Amino acid sequence: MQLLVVDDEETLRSVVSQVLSADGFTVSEAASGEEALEAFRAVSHPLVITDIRMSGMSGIELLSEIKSHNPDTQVVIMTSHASLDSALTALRAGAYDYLVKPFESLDLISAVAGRAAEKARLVAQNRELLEQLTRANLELQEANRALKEMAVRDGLTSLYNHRYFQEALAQEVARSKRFDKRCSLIFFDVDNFKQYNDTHGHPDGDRLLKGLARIVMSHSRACDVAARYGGEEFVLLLPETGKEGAVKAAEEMRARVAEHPFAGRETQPLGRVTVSVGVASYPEDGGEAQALLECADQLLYRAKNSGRNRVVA
Ligand code: GH3
Ligand code: MG
Ligand code: MG
Ligand code: MG
Repeated sequence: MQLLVVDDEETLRSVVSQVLSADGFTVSEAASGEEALEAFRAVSHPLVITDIRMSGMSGIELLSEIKSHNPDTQVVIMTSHASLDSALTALRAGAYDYLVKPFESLDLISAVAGRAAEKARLVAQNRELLEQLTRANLELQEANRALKEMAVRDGLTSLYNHRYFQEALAQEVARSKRFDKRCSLIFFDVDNFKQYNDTHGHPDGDRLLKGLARIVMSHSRACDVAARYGGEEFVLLLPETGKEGAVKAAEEMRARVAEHPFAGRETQPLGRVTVSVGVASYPEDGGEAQALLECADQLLYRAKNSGRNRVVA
């Protein structure tokens, strides 16, 4: 263990150094508080043994500097009989123990330094455990957050899933009722998607759904809830939005999809990838979540029957 011996008397310093070197410590020496602080800043010694009374920086000052730099460092104070009260001050300031000069026996130096070293080792071990615990805790929190997020997201598109959407819709309808607001649902379904799958294969079909989800995402506001309702059915919940605003948004989205250069679009019946859309609004189309969904579904069905690639409200 690295140990720093600080005393302005050279003889004393070398006595302590020799004893503790023999005990197996790697000892450095400093002849003043200032010198000690410099050495300590370069190498954070876990153990420091310092004289109290020195010209310039006192041992007490050095102690508080060291403790503010690294509170784990164990500091042993050396004092004379005449200034035992300053040893008490040092203990209050966080010193581990003190040695009285002149030394009664060299074994005492060894004993005190040995105990201080043991304490330094334990403190370091605790610190390491605490850091491990903190890291593990952070990882756990992150894993929890990811799990929660996974539970509400659709695996393919990363949009919200069906279950989350149902909850969000119920909440939004309740909120609209309570605060006398409006809200709307845009429900849409890919036209002739079965044919696309049959022609290009399921993996290409998945890619198309992902591309569609990106369009929906980029087209929705932060407060909107964009979800994959089912296989190739998507839904967008627009809080505080009446029929007119929702139809406008739906129409823009329909047009964006129809214009988008999806791979393989040319083999689709309309020569491009299109969606049919139903728009239902609270309160005129239904006073409850379920009624709104059924209404949007019926309107979507009408959009399909009247030629697809259109919005019906
Ligand atoms: P319509 O215009 O009437 O909606 O015709 P459609 O072919 O889109 O409708 P239909 O309900 O007959 O077919 C939907 C297809 O969507 C059938 C199914 O294979 C496909 N599908 C559902 N989920 C997925 C998916 O996750 N990935 C892929 N690639 N296809 C899916
Ligand atoms: Mg002195
Ligand atoms: Mg469908
Ligand atoms: Mg379809």
